[in-house]
Amino acid sequence: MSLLALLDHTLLGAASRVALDADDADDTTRSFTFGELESRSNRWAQVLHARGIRRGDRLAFLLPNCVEIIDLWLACVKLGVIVVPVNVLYQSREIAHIIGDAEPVAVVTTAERVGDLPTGVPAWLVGDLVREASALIELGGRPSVVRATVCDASTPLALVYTSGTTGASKGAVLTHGSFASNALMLNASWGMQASDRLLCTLPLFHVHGLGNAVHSWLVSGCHLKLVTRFDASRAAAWFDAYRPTVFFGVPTMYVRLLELDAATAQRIGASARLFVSGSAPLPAHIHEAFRAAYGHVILERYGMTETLMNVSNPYYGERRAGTVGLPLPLVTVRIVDASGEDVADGTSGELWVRGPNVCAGYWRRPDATATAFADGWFRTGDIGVRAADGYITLEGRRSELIISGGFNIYPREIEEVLLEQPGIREAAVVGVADAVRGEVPVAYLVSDAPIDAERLLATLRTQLASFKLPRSFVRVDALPRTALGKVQKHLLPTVS
Ligand code: MCA
Ligand code: AMP
Repeated sequence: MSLLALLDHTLLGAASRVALDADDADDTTRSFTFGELESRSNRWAQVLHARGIRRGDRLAFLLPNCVEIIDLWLACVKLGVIVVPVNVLYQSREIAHIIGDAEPVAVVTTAERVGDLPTGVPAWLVGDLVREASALIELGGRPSVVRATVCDASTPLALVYTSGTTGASKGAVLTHGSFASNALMLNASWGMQASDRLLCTLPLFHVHGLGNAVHSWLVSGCHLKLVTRFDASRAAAWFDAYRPTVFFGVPTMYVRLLELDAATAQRIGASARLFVSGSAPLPAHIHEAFRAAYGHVILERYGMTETLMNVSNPYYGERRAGTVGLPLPLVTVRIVDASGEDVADGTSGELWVRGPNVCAGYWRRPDATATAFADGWFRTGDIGVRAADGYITLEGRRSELIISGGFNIYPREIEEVLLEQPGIREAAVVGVADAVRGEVPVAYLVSDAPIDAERLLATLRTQLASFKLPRSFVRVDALPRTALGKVQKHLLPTVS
């Protein structure tokens, strides 16, 4: 399977079709045909090659959503280069971990973010790359640096960082085959067509935006509207002006859309055909409220950074609230007990998945890769149950992962930063329910002195992405522990 061959049906086959409206930070919108994207990415490939980037090298980007991420991505698909997306909300400490681990040749970014990069790694300013690409003379057809590269399904295409239970994130090695198979499955299952109009407010540094939105668009040849980031106060204007037929969102975005007035909701619903939710559980009452206000039954699906998408409610047929539906066509799902034996329908167990979408393992972490796979099955760590008719319901996670607004938070990482602060002797971070974000982190601290929450927060803000900042700090005399010393987080006092 070749991702580029799949994309060529659109990039070359539908060259004259208008492909993309991309908003810039200054709110101007630029439009591109698929042919223009093809030509831009050929030029980017030449520029990257001229700067010394070769197949198998890593190239990171730290950018808000913009057309240049598409240019960079397509150029790397063509060159066999491995892309390392970095969350724009990350602070230098979080960025340093990823850069240190992935060892990219360079980080493509903007002038404002150069100071956040670790010393030693070259920052390539996106504006410089754009100028170099524009200066190239278009020869027509693919340049030789592209024609010389042949990638197959197993060629690595992206290292997407995701945390394990240790707190330090690991790079999931996603291949050309992962992205190609994921797009084929989604487009077949969700009826994506060239006539669709897809609104993408998701960040492109995560696989929800990069894997699902970008590749559903490129493979179906539909039209994409890309905005720099989701903003609830602008959502109605975007929907009204663009009239998307399809929207992919995290539950927090649906909570925000429910804040719009009834007439706006009806108008948006009338021109859409599909709303998809994923990355975190969609509460049943949001599902119901959305149906009432927008006239659409949200289609909920389940995926992971390591696997892209695994399970989805059907486009035709029942989209059952509270469930994630049925395995996607190329994915096999097992639900197993602690010894790896399949459990009966109706019994909870861990979901194990297998399919061409699953990553090749973790970057330079043979131990973590070995733990994550069992006989070729990827152990998701998610606990779920299958009904007799095949619908799968997720019930929880094996790890302590907190998901806030669709962003993942590993308590351990926040605990480690807290323990570096003077006077804090012990720290335990847990997720508490939140109506808008799903969950938010709260920190329990054993400290020598009373906690100055404002000061502590100000310090944490320089080291952690905003979505990881604890909502509150609770001072306790001691953390509840087992006889072996493990913190029993479920015994911590509840906060409102
Ligand atoms: C949020 N913020 C951002 C962005 N998103 N800043 C820059 N770029 C962004 N893309 C910051 C805001 O500046 C603010 O920071 C804080 O986050 C909250 O923003 P607010 O406007 O209040 O947003 P909201 O209405 O609460 O909505 C939050 C959100 C955001 C926009 C929905 O949570 C989001 O974009 N989530 C998507 C995450 C995602 O793509 N996950 C997929 C992971 P401050 O507080 O400093 O002012 S992939 C995955 O999980 C698997 C594979 C799967 O199944 O998909
Ligand atoms: P990430 O590490 O960002 O890829 O997050 C993947 C995790 O998000 C999964 O392991 C699930 O725990 C969670 N997740 C994704 N989609 C859903 C969903 N529809 N419902 C519940 N949890 C979800």
